Amino acid sequence: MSDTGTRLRPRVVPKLARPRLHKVILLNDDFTPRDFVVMVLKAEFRLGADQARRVMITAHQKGACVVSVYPRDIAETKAARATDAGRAKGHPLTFTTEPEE
Ligand code: TYC
Repeated sequence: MSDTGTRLRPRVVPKLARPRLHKVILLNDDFTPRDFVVMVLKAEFRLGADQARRVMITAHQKGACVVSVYPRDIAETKAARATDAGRAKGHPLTFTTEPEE
């Protein structure tokens, strides 16, 4: 049989790294009212009342608390919106993001 020049070779399919999720982190401060923090957690992150209060208390006692994890653009958008909601009412409430390990 003649050589057709179509030698079969295993197809190389590069493994794509799964994009890392990013944590949204709530930071404590001395001024934002507790009920306002809970309200923002419920509205922006869709936490239930009990979970929102637990997250708020953890941040209050430990200095920070992970709220949730999302793809990077969603985490950054939610953190900015939640921080802005506090600024709009004159509160220093701050949410940050960082990649998961
Ligand atoms: N520490 C605030 C207070 O005592 C309440 C608070 C809790 C603020 C958690 C921010 O992420 C926070 N009024």
